Amino acid sequence: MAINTSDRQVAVLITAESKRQQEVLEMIPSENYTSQAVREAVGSVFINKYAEGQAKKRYYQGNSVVDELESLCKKRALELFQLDPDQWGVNVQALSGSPANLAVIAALLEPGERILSMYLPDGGHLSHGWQLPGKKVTLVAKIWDVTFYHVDKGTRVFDYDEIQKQAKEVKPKLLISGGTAYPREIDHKRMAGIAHSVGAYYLADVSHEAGLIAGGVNTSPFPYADVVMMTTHKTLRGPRGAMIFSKKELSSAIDQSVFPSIQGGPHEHTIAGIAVALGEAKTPAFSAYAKQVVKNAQILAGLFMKAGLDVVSGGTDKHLVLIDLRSSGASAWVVAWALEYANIVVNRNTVPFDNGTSVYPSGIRLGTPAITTRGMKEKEMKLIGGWITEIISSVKDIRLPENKEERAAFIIRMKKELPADKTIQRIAKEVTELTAKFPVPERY
Ligand code: DSN
Repeated sequence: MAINTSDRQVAVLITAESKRQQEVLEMIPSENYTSQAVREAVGSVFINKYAEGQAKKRYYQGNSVVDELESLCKKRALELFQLDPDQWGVNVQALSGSPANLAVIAALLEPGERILSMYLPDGGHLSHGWQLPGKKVTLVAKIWDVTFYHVDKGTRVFDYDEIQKQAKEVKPKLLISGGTAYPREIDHKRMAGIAHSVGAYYLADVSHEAGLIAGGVNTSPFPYADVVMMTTHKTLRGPRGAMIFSKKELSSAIDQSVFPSIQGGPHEHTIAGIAVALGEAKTPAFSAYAKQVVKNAQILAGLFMKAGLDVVSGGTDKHLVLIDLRSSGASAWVVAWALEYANIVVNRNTVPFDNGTSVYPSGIRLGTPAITTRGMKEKEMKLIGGWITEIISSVKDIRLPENKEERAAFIIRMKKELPADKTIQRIAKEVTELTAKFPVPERY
């Protein structure tokens, strides 16, 4: 029975979310729109099957078709990144990026061994072992001994000589790069050199850049890294999932770390969706898409800088732009909500040397993967950049109170006042006029 008949409550919510995704400008850099084919695969009968183990080595009966599917997905993954199957293995079963990183770390390191990874406010990721002084926030930090490297104070990009020095002192067993809010390309050759000079493995987490690497617009880490982890739902435009590529000698340990060490049965319906997305990513149209994603982000970064905003690192090489709002006087919380009421969805984010918190940080992070999937280009970026700078300027004098009680009252007031603001209302209308001209694509 169709959901419209069997469960009206959920059906109504699906329709509402679909309308929201159509009407707004989705500019969270880790989000994208999957194709109809990907969604059909994820909603397919593969959802019904248990398939613990690897192809042809399953613990359950009835897996002959699943074996074909998973083998096809792995073949497509290796082909997309032009990897020799005699030298590289790939695991497509990890449920998403954080469990995938946990599986890699658990496969390569004994408990208590050292990790050197990117500091979260400098663009890193929680799953690389985030901890605060006196608080081991993540399981990785509880099990392993984690130290962070930082961006340079002046340039807010990595100084690889400093990372080399730190690696010599820390002597990690694993060096990790990659994250969520670093707008510049990582020098994978240099990072691998640093790792190998101290006897460490190099894990490149390219979750954000996967589609840009597949499309040939960002540098591939494969010639240098020992392990490459990527999620499949960001620039790669697949369903929510992950792939772990590893040098052949590490692959069996990583497979066993994913299952049975960390997970149970893999989500074969997701693997079906990943396989479809990998097929789509191999096309010339996808390479053109990846190029446009970066071009669009660079146009936006240029417009923001021209408007006097502090774009971290002075631009971007990728799909994302990070704005440090402190010099503008605006509060990231207020800006993020004002933009949402104007139908522009970004996220507030910590920035290098932030003196705020993760809930009330000093920056906003925005990206172009989803709006580029809708076909938006230079002309639309000019409009969008103009709207964003106008909103920032119009709310820059609204101060977020320091005091906790005052802040609670302020939030209630803002959620009434911002939607009623005339500038925000006008831009919200202009945004929906634009998005109506760029429907969310059903097929690419
Ligand atoms: N939450 C993702 C992001 O937004 O970058 C990373 O896990």
